[in-house]
Amino acid sequence: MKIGIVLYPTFGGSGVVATELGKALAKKGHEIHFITYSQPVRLGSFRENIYYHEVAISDYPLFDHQPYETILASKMVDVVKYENLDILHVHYAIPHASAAYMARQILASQGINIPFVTTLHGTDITLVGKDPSFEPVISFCINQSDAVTAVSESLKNDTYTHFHTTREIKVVPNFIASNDFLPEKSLEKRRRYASDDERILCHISNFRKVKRVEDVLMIFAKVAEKIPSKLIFAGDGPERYNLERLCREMNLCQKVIFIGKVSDTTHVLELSDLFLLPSETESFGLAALEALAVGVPVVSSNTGGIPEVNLQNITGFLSDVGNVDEMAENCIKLFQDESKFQEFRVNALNRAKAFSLEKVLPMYEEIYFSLVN
Ligand code: GMT
Repeated sequence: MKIGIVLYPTFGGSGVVATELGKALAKKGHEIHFITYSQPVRLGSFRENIYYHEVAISDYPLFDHQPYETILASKMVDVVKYENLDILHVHYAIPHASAAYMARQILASQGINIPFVTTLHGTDITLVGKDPSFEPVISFCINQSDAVTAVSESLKNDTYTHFHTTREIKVVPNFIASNDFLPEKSLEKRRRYASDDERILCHISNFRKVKRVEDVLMIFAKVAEKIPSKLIFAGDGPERYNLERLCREMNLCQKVIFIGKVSDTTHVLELSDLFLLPSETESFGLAALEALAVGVPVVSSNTGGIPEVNLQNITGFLSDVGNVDEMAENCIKLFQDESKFQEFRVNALNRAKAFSLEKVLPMYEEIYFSLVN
């Protein structure tokens, strides 16, 4: 099948999922055409069956804001028509679903019928999408999509709550290449960040407000009072400046490492003992799944789709948003009980298998085939 995938090419979870999905589908023999404004971060080097179409945004002086949605829709029309695509799969509703709708209408007027699948990822529904200025367009696009998927039950329910839609939304969870064994911790690499008697806690995100990165620091400060430890922050975003300032004020600079954006988070996670995800809201929490997949337990908030991934007292601990005291106590409890810690590591590895590529990929293929046939 020839599939067009429209995505955000950045470090956000939706872009990561869309890119990994395209790579996996290409490996299975499908022809994948990525359509976006810059090379997706996780795309990597040349791969068979993968094509990348850049949406070039020209800087015309009349516009204060370039009309990305229109340029994207035109690009979609072009790629569908000249690459003979069978289906479009758009990740993140805004503005990808409305651009896909426009492209589908234009193509229909030329006698070309192309279905499109919309995958809702989270903030398109729970934050940005709830903004009344987007609501009519998102409701319309959800209703007009040939199929709609959401990455968790929680997101599916949020969509029904916030938008005027009664249409079927299928839950297709995020996925991961799961591992059969716990990875060997490379002491040599680890020693660059911490000494052997120290634990490494880690947080990876885009440092937006919703991630509550200050809570990460508060949790760590409390843990570090009791347990020799280091904290690695990977990623970057709007809250980083404040966070670094807070770190200095709290005199924690010697213990906190900011490594910035990394394209393959596995390397950081493999060095880590615990992953912290105290988000305000999270439709799924792909970063938590990535941690579990390498046997790293997760201490998180119990919001949105996180409880569908991180299991209380099995793969980690969950607390109410903002309850940094309890989250810190849970980290300490786990570090002080080595056998429980090792049990959680194995549980984490096994939990990630529920979200393996082998299980999730056919769910998307089934949707594509049902629409194309
Ligand atoms: O995490 C982010 O803020 C980025 C955002 C995105 O759309 O790229 O992530 C959302 O989609 C991910 C992939 O489906 C989910 O794992 C994240 O939980 C979700 N983020 C939020 O809901 C805040």
